[in-house]
Amino acid sequence: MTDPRLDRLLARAPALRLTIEPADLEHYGRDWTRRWTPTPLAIALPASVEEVQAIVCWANEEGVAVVPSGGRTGLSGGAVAANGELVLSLERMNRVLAFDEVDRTLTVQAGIPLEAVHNAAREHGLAYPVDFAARGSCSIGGNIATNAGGIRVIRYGNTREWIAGLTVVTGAGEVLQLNRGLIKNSSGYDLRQLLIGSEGTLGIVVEATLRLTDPPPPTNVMLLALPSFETLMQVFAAFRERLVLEAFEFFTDRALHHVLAHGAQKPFDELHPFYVVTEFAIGDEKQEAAAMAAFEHCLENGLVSDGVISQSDAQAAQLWRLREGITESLAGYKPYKNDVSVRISAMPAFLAETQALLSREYPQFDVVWFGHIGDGNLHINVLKPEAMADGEFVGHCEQVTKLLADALARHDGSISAEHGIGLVKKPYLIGTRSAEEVVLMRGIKHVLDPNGILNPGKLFDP
Ligand code: 2HG
Ligand code: ZN
Repeated sequence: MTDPRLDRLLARAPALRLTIEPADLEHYGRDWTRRWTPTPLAIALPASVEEVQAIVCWANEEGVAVVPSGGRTGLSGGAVAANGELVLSLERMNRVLAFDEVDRTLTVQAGIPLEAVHNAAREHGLAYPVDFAARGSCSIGGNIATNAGGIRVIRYGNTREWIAGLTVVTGAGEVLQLNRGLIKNSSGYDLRQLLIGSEGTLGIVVEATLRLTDPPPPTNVMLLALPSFETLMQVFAAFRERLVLEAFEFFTDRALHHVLAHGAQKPFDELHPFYVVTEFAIGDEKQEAAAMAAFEHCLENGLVSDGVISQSDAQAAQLWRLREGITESLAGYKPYKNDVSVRISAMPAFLAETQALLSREYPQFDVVWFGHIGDGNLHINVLKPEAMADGEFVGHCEQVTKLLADALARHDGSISAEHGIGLVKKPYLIGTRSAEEVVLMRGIKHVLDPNGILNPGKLFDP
């Protein structure tokens, strides 16, 4: 190695896989944000908890910053290494370690992809219910670091709900076993929950014990066409009242336009301004009748203008593709992303205000709305006009995000519902969290990571 610091790392952990190949630096140094030029010092791919611990101890001694890295599907820059950091990829620590039939838990290494967790749970006749489109590429460690949400939060909650235990290496290099799979544990501060959503700033998640549940019931998927934004929350209320919802997602005509251009199949002959994909249990005739009743109620009251219900698994997948394919269909436009939330009760007022704000501030931009409306979570993707320079585009969007952050503060909302703060949302953290809270967060960071080597500059500045 050309850098003596890396030689000293290898002296500590001789079997550690370490690379400084330019293609690896580029690949592992960025996430899906694509806004920063990756410039990591090197990429470490440890194969054991001991190697992770050795890296952290070395980093403390050398004063080198470490960026923990999972599948790097993040959208907030949380896994970006643009400052000479060492990227610590958990990619090789991707095994299932144990299944416990009595506890109904699966213990895994942090680098395992979410989809592999789903498959492992299914093999044991159970389910890990957190799910979203990046399932094939994201890792459970990254899900935990951002408290990932996704399309089934409405029914099963966020990642946080499903973590029964964690093994972490703190910024000081201690290995902690947190909660050890217990259901009940009233013995002081829950450091496991503190680590969940901490974006790699307090400790590196190396192993996790996941709670599993019964497999989902048979479901149907319905696609609804809506005449206006105003009816959206009323449609939600009508369906939630009558059915056990597994998902309730919305998107606009602009989102549909892009997924269709990307190869999805047109659902209706006519175009409509708004759409909802909803999935619900249909165990018996009563539930099927309830689904029809919800749809008819909405149709009779002018809340929806059309609808289609899946007749097969293939058709259900086709309908889901209209929603799940959105992010990929927009990627080529270098979108500027907002991922905001308010309480569901505040949603109608917030939606009206945001709609007015965005049409005023982005008059000639293609603005694509979609998201987990049943959780009060809205994704707004602003597409970069081809002729506009990257910097000018981001600068403009950042100004608008300030206004959006003010609106969120007025409605007691959050600037990041499920993607994390990372680098992208850092300027807007105040507003969602009070100044006092951020001071306390810094203090907590100092306790767990006294030399500030873990993901510095993410979430807040040192
Ligand atoms: C989704 O809900 C993801 O599809 C990605 O959270 C959202 O691309 C986005 O803005
Ligand atoms: Zn989402």
